Amino acid sequence: MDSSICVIGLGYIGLPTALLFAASGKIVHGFDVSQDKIKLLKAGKLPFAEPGLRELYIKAKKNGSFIPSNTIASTDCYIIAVPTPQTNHAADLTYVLQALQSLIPFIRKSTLIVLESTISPSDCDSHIIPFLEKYGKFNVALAHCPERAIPGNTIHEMQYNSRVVGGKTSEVAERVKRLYLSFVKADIHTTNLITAAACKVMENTYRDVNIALANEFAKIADDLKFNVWEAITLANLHPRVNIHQPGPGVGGHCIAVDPWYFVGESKQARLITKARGINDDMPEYVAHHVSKIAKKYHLSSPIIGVLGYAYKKNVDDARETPIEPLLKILEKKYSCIVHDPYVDFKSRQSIELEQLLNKSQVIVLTTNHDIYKNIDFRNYPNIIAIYDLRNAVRNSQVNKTFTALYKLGDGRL
Ligand code: SAJ
Repeated sequence: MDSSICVIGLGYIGLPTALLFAASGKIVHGFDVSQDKIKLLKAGKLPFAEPGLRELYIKAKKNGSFIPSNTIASTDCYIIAVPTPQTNHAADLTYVLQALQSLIPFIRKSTLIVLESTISPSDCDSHIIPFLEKYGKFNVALAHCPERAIPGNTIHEMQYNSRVVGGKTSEVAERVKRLYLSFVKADIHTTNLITAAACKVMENTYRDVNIALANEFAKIADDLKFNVWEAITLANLHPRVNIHQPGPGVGGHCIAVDPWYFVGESKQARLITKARGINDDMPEYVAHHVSKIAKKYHLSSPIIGVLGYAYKKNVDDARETPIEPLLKILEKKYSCIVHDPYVDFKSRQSIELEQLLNKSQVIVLTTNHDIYKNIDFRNYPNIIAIYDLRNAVRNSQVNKTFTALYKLGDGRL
């Protein structure tokens, strides 16, 4: 059973999933609405880079087990991995419902539909099952198996992270578990639909609330005059404590987004709402402290050099990056210049690192890309102060006679 699969949506999650199944011996039809993407795949090219993806593709191609197409194939099993952007504190199901609509002619009594896209906890019961029933599809074997892999390490995490599968019935969940065990090498836990969705949203909410707590500790540290980085390191030595790191706010398409799904569905989500607000306010807090630095050193119109634009270190991803709102606030008062070696800037101009270091009076280190560890700030005496939001700059990189080094939450501003 389930020897052939059709994966709907060949993006960052759908394509690696399809290829992992294909490399494990299943016949996999890969469907995407984009004609360009299918053309690329048929020509042996990949639409995006991800470590290990090419090797998988070559293996699947050798087996003849991956068939990309712009038409949907008739199979026993469909896996949906289409985008669910957040709108008004809910997952926008437009693409999921479009995918389901196109599956209607293919759904038979035993057809399995697995939804991998992130959704609000109640979406299966409130929207997806009623949608299928509207078309007379009452006995669909529906499951939700939320993806939990991190970009940059997707292929590894898809195989080695444990997974949670929610089924409309326990038999459906067991069927999905058997299917995914063809490539997953970790535990697969079965549950119902709402618990699986809630679990994914809880994981990302846990990180968001924890980061908000770290950010609040940083502000308290500034207030009470202690160093938050040292205090967190020491507190985390306790065996039951794991405080995250403060920073300029939370970016990316998951952690800053998923907590809203609880807020949208339940009035009880008060702490979560507050935490979102604390993280979203960090650019304002940082900008206020940049002004404090300018005032302290009597800099009436300093050039602010911003190091890093991606939402986290060593990635090219700038979706929801908190550096954009930070720049918008800073630019109201100062001239700002930005450098990021990875990001493909579309609406902003970036500058060479050397140029930025030569021109700036104040440096704000926003994203702790590894390459910034090699900067020798001692070679740039024009830099009056550095404001390090990630605790990434080492004392040995700075000549304190010419350049003051401040850190977010170090209690010195
Ligand atoms: N951040 C902090 N302080 C920290 C940790 C992170 O300020 O201590 C900030 C980062 O700078 C970044 C943001 O939070 O702006 C999120 O970064 P991240 O690396 O924590 O997470 P994502 O969004 O890249 O990936 C997450 C992962 N989820 C969890 O770790 C629970 C990943 O496993 C999920 O697959 C992904 O979300 C998703 O798709 O949901």
